Parts: sequence; structure tokens; C-alpha cells
Amino acid sequence: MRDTEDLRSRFRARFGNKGRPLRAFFAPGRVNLIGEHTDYNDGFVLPVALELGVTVIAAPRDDRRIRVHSQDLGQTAELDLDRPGPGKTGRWLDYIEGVAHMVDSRIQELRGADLLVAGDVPRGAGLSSSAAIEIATGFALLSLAGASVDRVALALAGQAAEHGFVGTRCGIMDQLVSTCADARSALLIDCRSLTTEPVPLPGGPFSILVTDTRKRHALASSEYNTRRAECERGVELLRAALPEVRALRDVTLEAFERHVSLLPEPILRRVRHVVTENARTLTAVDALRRGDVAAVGVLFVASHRSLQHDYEVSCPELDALVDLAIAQPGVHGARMTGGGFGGSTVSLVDESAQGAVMAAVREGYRRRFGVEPGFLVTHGGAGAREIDG
Ligand code: GAF
Repeated sequence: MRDTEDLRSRFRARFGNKGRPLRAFFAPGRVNLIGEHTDYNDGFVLPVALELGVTVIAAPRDDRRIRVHSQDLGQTAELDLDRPGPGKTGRWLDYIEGVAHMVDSRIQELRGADLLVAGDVPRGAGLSSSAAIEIATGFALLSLAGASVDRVALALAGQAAEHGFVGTRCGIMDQLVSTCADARSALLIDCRSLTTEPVPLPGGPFSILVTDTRKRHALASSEYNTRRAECERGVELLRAALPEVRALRDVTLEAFERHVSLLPEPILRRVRHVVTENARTLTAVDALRRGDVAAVGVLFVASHRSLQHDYEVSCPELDALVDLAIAQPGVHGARMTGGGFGGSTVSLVDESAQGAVMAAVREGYRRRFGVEPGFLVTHGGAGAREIDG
């Protein structure tokens, strides 16, 4: 989290506070432990919120305009809540404008605000910096309007902003973990009912190590939308034999195997990934509750192979990071995390081996790609909140 005192003085220098109280809000990014590309199939996911995220310093205005300054990009922009733009400009402002418009039209009429936004989640690293911007901004605007924050409604408004203003038909995982996470816990989300359940991380001496390929996920949006359409096609085809199926969540492994002949390539492999990944996620929750980190690690590797070969959303950089990590003693498992095509991996590592694992992965990756990977360790952060001044 960024130093809020420093951000408050930057806010005053930019906007002046004109006697207005300044309030500070924070929402985290996330790393997904397991349950990848299952959320938009009504399935299960198990993300962890990071200690890193987006901080918003906010003060109310008397009109319906939003002036916003991005501290990280050094850019300022202005929006009118009564005249939302079309979005999809590819700029950071799409997230702000999108969430402001969705909250205003779906949850609560907003008042104008001056906002200073600053983040510390590496952008494009597959750690959901965009959900953190949406949720921190939406939380701030709702709080300035005097509303108590309905966390599920806010997550849905963030997702609607992505669909309507950004152009990615994302699932609900990133927004929901950013609003609802508990510290030191993973969050099991049932993406059909939108119920969430914290799963405490075992207290033992192991680390959740995130490794950034430093390859920005350029293809992500178009390929993401293609995968989603392929899953929808899989549902249509399976409904010929299984009319009760509403989403791939409803397809068991046995039913999939029985009706596999209905599915042409590559739909067959896309469906197989989702069906097996849902099962792996629920198995991982049980293993985590027993403190069986080794069993979770095995599921991580199976998840990665499925994403690599069946769902085809990995890339050579992600595969190399996984292979380098799992070759090291003290690593229980590793997999890509997030949408794919770049971004980061997540590994479960014995704490005592962490330094040696990072050194070996750094060296192997640099030799192959000429780039240093980025590392971060998380113990699980808490969801969106107001920060005391
Ligand atoms: C991205 C999306 F935003 C999520 O909703 C999820 O589908 C993820 O990719 C893949 O699991 O982060």
C-alpha cells in the first residue's frame, strides 16, 4: 500500500482541499491459487488478495463531475457523471469512468469527487491491477455518497465496467476477491451463487511466491473472449444430451467422458480443462484445510499442464518459470495464474528454500530470455477498505 500521508499532500498540491476532509481508500490486487478460467463458467476459484493494490484519496464536490489524477501515469482527466463517454479508448480512464457510471446507474446516485489514484500492483503482471482500480474507485465514490458498501454489488459493478467500458468479458473472480478477501486467507468463491468463504492459509513455514515473466499479456483480451465463446459453444453442444446443463459448472467428469463424442476440437479440450479444473479447485480447498501443502502443489502442476495443453493460454515464458521452479528442492508446485499469455506464475515454496529457489529461477530465466523475472511473496491481504488518516 502506498504512503497515504504522502498521497494526501500530493492531492492537496493538485486539487487544493478547500476545507474538505480528505478520505483514503484501498483495494487489493490478487493472485489466484487455483481455479483458472472457471469463473465465467459458473465454477469455483480460490484467489488470495495481495497486500499490494490501489489507493484512492478522495474529496467530494458539489457538482456531478469527477476530476481524477493518476499519480503513476502523471495524467489528469475530467468526467461528467451525467454524460458518460463511450469507453473502450484503451486508456486507464475507461476503468474509472466505467465503474463510476455502473455504480451510479446500478447501486447509488453519486456526487462528484476529486480523486487521486496511486497503485503498487505491477501492471500487466496478471495480478489484477485493473480490478483494484475499479474497486478502490467504486468504494471511494460510494463512501463519499454516504452509502454503506454492498461488496457483492460493487464487485458486479466493477465487472460490468470491464464488459461495457473496457471490452473484456471477464468473470467475477478479480472484483470479488478485491472486495471480500480476509487477511491471511484464500477466498473460495462459488461463481454461480456469488457466495464466498475464507479458507485460512496454513500457518506452516511455506510461502506463496509470485514470479512475474515481465511479458505483458498483449493477446489477453481477444483470446480471452474467444475462450469464453468456446466454452459457451461447449455448453450448447452438450445440451443435446444433457439439457439440464446451464454452464460448464454443471458438467461432471463422468458426464464429460460419456458425451465426449459430441465435442469437436478444440472445444473438447477447452471443456476438459474447465471440468477438471473445477474438481481440482475443490480438492485443493480440502487439502489446504488439512494443511497438506504438498497435495495442493501437485494440483498446481496439473492445473498448469491443463492450461498449457488443453486451454492453450500459457506461453513459453510462463512454462519456463513453472519448469524452473518445480525442478528446485523445496517447491511443492507452481502454475500460471490469471488470464495467461504472459503475466505471472504462483509457486508454493518451503520458506527455508525461498532464497535458493528465487536465485535459481532468476538465473535460468535470464539465461533463456535475457530478462530478470520479478518476485513477490504474499501472506494474503484484506479486501477493500477505508484507511484511517
Ligand atoms: C482474468 C479475468 F479477469 C478473471 O475473471 C478470470 O477469468 C481469469 O482471467 C482467469 O481465471 O483475470
